[in-house]
Amino acid sequence: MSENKNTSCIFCKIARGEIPSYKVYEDNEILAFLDINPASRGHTLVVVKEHVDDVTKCPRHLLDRAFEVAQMIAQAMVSQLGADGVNILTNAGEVAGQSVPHFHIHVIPRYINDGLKLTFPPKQLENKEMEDLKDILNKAL
Ligand code: DGP
Repeated sequence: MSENKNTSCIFCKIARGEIPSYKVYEDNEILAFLDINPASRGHTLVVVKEHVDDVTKCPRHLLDRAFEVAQMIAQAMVSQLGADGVNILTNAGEVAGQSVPHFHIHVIPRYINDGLKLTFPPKQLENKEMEDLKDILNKAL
């Protein structure tokens, strides 16, 4: 599962060690390294070594492993970096802000007064639309 043959993907290159990174964690399936453009002190990316485009395409076992590692890192951020909270998030698709098309989880330590704003301006939806949305998703699951 750790085999990685994608030649152009930047995170595949990092996973193969062809591009240097500040490694935070590594095993045969998962690599975690510091984000080159940190949103906060310690901002880390967790990637599956095998090339997977995004979270929606990730096999369940690797998804579980990636989030397991993300949780461990989040705990270490609180206990060792003095983080007051942590954001764990992943972007899927360009429209959602994914700039590197290789599945990765952002683990972003948060500090009181760090000034970082991850906000979701609310959309007003009618009750009928909320019902319909719930039904569509509910049926698919
Ligand atoms: P996203 O926008 O969700 O696809 O996040 C991509 C992140 O990857 C972004 O925060 C910057 C980071 N990044 C891009 N290229 C490199 C790199 O070469 N090395 C490291 N360490 N991080 C990178």
